[in-house]
Amino acid sequence: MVKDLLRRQHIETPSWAYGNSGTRFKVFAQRGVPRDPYEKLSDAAQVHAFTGIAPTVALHIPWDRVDSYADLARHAHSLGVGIGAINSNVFQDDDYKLGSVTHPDPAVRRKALDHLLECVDIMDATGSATLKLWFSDGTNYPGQDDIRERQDRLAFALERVYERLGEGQRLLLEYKLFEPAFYVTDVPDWGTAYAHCLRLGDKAQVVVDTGHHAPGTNIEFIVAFLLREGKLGGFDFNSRFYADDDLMVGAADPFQLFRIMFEVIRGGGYGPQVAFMLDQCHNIEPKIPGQIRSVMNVQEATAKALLVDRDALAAAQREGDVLGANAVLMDAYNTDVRPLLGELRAETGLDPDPMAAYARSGYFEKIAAERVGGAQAGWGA
Ligand code: LRH
Ligand code: MN
Ligand code: MN
Repeated sequence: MVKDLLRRQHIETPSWAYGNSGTRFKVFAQRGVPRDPYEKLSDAAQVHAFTGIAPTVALHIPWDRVDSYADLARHAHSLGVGIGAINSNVFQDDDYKLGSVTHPDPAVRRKALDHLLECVDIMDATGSATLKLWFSDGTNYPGQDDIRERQDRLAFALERVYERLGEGQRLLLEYKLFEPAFYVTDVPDWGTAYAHCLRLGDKAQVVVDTGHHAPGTNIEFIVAFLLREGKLGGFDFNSRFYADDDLMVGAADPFQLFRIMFEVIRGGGYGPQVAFMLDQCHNIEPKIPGQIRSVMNVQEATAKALLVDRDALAAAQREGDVLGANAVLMDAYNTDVRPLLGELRAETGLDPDPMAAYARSGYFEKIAAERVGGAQAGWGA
């Protein structure tokens, strides 16, 4: 039963995780890094080949701009993967200094909206069902712009994008507490994202990036609440120690990841309706193994969450048995699920140890020899 559910898991890797990345202080170039979106897909296909549960890849536009998106999608399929969410980018253009869809100048707002609509065209061409929107919009100084009017401008743009969505397509709105704006951020929290999505309709949902909260925020509560309202669209998984660190998911706080996965399962969100996506950068560690490790971390947290004895938990909760209920949860968390996952992989023809199997495969040596001058992911430039 637990194995059947694990077999159905699907974790999406981001194209930008395979490119060079860094902080605003330095981008460290690595060997064998992809030179174009086609090569990023080849690397993502390796992650899927060794884990068996990463069959789609998110694109970021314009970082992944190509002449023909239909051709890129065909290339993906030929490698055994598909195109996942299309991520818009209205944060890396001089015009967006004061915002994109909330900019005071209508010409800039129009440009930003046109980009978002172009992303829906790309969904049509690639067969992607998900548009992921994150806005860097906000202000740095009190009085700089009208907070309320910016919300009106945001709502206007979201409505236009929503109207453009086709059958089977949806938009996910991502929030983030701060950065790059330091005073007001126009979509700073789940409540703001939720309110906009509620007005838009069923095809609009909130995406929770686990790195986008204030320290101490109870993310599993947000997950439980959004699921209850039918408004949890997915995750951008990563780890944070300080701010939006984009480290490997499950590295900083595997217990938090377990608690989140438990609420997903408890709330009926373990299925295709909630997208499990990674949003990470591997600045100092190798990228493909970094993604494999991340996928495995999510899988381990999921396995532990699936092992929670829900009947025993409910009984302890009904009886007000505080310690008993806590123990049920901790028993599952403290289970070593690695043997179970090794077995599961072996049953599906995979190597039980994806990290070692990838290291032995010779793929890294091949790309390191073939690819010279890998492209920057576009992030942290
Ligand atoms: C913003 C964000 C968003 C972007 C990505 C590169 O911090 O999380 O999802 O698209 O980083
Ligand atoms: Mn994100
Ligand atoms: Mn982020």
